[in-house]
Amino acid sequence: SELSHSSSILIIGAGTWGVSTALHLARRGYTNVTVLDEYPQPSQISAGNDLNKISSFVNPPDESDKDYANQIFFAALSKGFKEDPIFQPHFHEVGIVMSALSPGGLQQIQKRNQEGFDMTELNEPEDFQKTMPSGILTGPVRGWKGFWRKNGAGWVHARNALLSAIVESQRLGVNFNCGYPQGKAVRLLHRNPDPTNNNGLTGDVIGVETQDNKRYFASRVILATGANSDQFLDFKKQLRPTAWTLAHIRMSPEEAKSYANLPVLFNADQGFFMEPDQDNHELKICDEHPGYCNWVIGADGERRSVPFARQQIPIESAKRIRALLRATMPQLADRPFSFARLCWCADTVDRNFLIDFHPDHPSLLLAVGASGRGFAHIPSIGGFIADRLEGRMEAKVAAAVRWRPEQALNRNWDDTLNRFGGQYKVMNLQEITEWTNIPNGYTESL
Ligand code: FAD
Ligand code: FSA
Repeated sequence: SELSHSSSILIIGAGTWGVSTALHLARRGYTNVTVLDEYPQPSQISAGNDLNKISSFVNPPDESDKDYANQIFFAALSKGFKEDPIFQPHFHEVGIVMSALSPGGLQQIQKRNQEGFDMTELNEPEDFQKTMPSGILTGPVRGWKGFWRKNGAGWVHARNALLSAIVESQRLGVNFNCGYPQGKAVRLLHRNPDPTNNNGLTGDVIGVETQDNKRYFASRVILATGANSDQFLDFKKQLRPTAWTLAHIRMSPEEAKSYANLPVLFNADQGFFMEPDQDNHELKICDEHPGYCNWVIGADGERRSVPFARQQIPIESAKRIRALLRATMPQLADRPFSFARLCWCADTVDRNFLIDFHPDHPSLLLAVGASGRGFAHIPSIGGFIADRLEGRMEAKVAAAVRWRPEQALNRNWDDTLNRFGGQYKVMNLQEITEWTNIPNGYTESL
């Protein structure tokens, strides 16, 4: 049916992209938007439900830019964090120290569009130490090279930005149906399914069934379930659910103050951290690596990475986090972790997003494949998803984010996708036997 502002639109997943989409649709005047999520808001498994995320600005690209589509996305998020009152308060323009140890890591950090920003090269340990007040980077910072970008970059209070978008969407009339079992989508509903073809998963998508056996019908369905998306349909290997690891250290209020306003520190081989949040005085640290998959062999003999939620991390990852602290802030290296978790996202083959209608289900719009860099886009990605819904996404952008199974035909599941650190390979959670044992850490029953 033709799309109008009163069309029923169902968004599955109230994570980073689902919420951004809900907000943009509501702002455009859509009056019948419903969002489902299996967890109460903000979802504890959303990759965006996090203390902080890195974001940096770029200027609008020229038509001839080789990476035009991505630069368009980045230019839009830059505008959003500068101008949109829903997001602007959550962005902290503290700058970023980008660094690496390995030749590959160094090459990777140089690739970003940095024109027009205040940049300083960093070569010696003292150069790095001077990017923060004395007493913070007391570690050796040995062998690091990189640069300090003082403006147009920083961090977002991710959970607060997500909540801000949820509250504003609700104010504009979006209906959120979240929590278990009523918000958990279990399968897509099809019009005139043909039981002799593709297990009956044929015909257009007309809605979704939830865990409590209710059926939601809608004229358009937008799938925004992040790393869990490939349980709903065959993505033809276009998505690889992959997990990264994070831990928190709780500081005293005074300590948190003395670590305030630090630039983000990112090392492509070792990991990264940002200043502690000033409400709960928690410092988040990530070790950098090509990711963990949870490989299981399907009935077809193919490998599949199946996400599961766990608020613990492998001991080897905890050790890497402590190694990063010893290199940078050894005074914190032996503190207990107050929290840790696996954080799942889904990588496409080329790490471009996947925002397109499904070729066999014309009312199903896919908004997936955030590829481990989708949070920064929270102010703006929903606008692009809404453009696609309305059939007016710019052609060059639509081409980059199209349904593209041909790209995944011979997919190398072990591709590190220009990531470094850890064991310099994609790791397998099936092989992990030792996990942290942080009190009260939630583990999904498997
Ligand atoms: P999510 O935000 O994960 O949302 C998916 C939602 O779907 C969840 O709310 C979930 O509850 C819901 N859901 C799942 N299954 C169902 C179901 N069956 N029914 C109903 N609901 C369901 N990006 C950056 O830009 N900058 C960074 O610094 C950065 N750091 C990161 C650090 C880590 C450790 C990780 C893991 C990722 C990081 N990212 C970063 C990537 C970014 O977080 C993700 O790309 C982005 O949040 C993905 O958004 P999404 O909406 O696709 O998925
Ligand atoms: O600058 C960035 O976009 C950092 S994204 C942070 C991160 O943890 C990656 O370092 C990691 O490789 C993965 O993509 C998840 O997100």
